[in-house]
Amino acid sequence: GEAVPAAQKSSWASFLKSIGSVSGDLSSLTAPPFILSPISLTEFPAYWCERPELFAAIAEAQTDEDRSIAVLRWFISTLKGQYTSRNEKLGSEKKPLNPVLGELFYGYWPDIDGRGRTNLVVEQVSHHPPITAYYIDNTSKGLALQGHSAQKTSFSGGSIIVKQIGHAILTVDIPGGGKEEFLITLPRLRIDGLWYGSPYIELTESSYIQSSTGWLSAIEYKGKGYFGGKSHQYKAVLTPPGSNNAHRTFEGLWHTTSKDLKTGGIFHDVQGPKEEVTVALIDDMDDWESRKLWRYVAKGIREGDFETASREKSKIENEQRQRRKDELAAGITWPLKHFEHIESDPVYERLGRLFRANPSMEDAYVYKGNGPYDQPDAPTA
Ligand code: 0T9
Repeated sequence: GEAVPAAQKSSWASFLKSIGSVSGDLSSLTAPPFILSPISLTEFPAYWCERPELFAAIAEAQTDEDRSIAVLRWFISTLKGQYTSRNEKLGSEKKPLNPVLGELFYGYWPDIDGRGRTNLVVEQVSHHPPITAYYIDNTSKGLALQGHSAQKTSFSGGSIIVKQIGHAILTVDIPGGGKEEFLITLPRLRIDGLWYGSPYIELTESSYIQSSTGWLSAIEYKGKGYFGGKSHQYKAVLTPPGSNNAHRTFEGLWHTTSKDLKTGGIFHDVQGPKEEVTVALIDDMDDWESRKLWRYVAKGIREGDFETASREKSKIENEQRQRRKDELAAGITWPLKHFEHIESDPVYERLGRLFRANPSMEDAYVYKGNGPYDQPDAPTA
């Protein structure tokens, strides 16, 4: 393939072979340098809020129907960032840094034009298998998103198939009191273009957004070769409480624009710029914060100095191994900092029942409310 440097062809070939044989978790496979990303998976939850004004707009909706539509618009508008931004920034999908247990990522989007400040707290709550928990809130708008993310991977027809494990719960304070909850499930991914060394993601099958009011958005994803042959197609059908009849339909390309089929108008448009999360200066960060923890590895990858990158990566991994050994010997386990694990999420169970979610139960990581932005002296602007 063209994207694979001549000197890395055989290592790419053996990497692809190992993908075929290792099923479940690819995160710890050693990949050739050209495909390494300097960004840790703990940074990925920031994709949920790179259009903070669309998140904030959920709070402005006045009816249950409009609130479900605002949530759908925000959700669809995150997909471009979640699934195509590495191609735009790094040239192709790349292998993210595999977070260590306890790794943290903190950030925020400032309050501009009355949209309120949005805060992000991320913690790697498991290393093997990798599980990332996150909490995003805009307290001035009464919005909070809590979720976790893991993956099960398999290899089929030359592509990697990624089943996303985990879900997110969005809680919205509604006008006049009370809370509305939304259960958000996640689509399946297919990673294509591997043979040529230029991987990219296509979304497949369906995902759902179930509101506690009963409104449900069922989102279907298709790629090239379906409904007219374009990449990144979706169609979302909104149904009212207790009904299977489509009430509203939205259709188009999730990485550009889509239409509201009722009005014929634009439903979402993500062709304009998005807003990256703001983080502290590295020197002001906690040692467990992702960009500080991985800084020499990331520098090596960015500058093409893979010897330094791999030496620094080994340092981190050896330190982790030693930590796990010490914990075992002392009969203790690593304590989570910002989240508490629960075996079954009651909101998932309650809302999942409404659309027969599969599985019918999932675990969750409940935010403890103790992030850096929840402290009394935290910046508010
Ligand atoms: C949650 C997202 C997730 C994480 C990534 C599969 C993947 C790790 C998980 C699902 C985010 O909200 C959305 C986007 C991209 C997903 C990643 C794409 C990817 O390739 C990796 C896996 C683990 C690999 O690194 C596979 C090997 C690599 C050489 C292919 C590029």
